[in-house]
Amino acid sequence: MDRSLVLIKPDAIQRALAGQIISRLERKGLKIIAMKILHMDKDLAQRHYAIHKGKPFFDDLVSFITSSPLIAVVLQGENAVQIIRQMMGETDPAKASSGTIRGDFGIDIGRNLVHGSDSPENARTEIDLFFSAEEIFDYDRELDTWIY
Ligand code: IDP
Ligand code: MG
Repeated sequence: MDRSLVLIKPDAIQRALAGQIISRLERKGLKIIAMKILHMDKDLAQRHYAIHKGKPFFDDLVSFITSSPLIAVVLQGENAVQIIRQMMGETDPAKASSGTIRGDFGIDIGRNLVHGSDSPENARTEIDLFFSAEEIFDYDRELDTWIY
């Protein structure tokens, strides 16, 4: 089973879209195994987005992601990483297909509502940045026999 780190970014919280976004992921059949609201500080933001350091949008990205609280969620399911990337849509909401989170709710690349891990390996690193082992719950759900 894959795990993925999803961030409901500050723009989604400010626009009161958090519930709708989490609901889409939950309805798909993905299992919520950890969740918290937090205000990212600069240090965490720079570590989470370390791969983008030096790019022209990096400073704006760090300042945006630390501008207001966000919700971090860990979702689990078969192919969760790939499924969530598909459900998020392309990075630029203007190019993202309708039916995706970014395609349905966003306009600007710097305000694209969600983060989702791009590989199972990166998911593990990202989950460790946001959650301790005690904050992650791997429980059974009866309904999973109707999803798989
Ligand atoms: P992703 O979120 O779809 O994985 P990445 O390329 O990993 O996209 O970029 C991380 C985040 O940085 C994006 O979600 C977006 O918020 C921001 N970003 C990426 N490219 C640009 C850009 O060209 N201009 C402004 N912000 C960008
Ligand atoms: Mg990325």
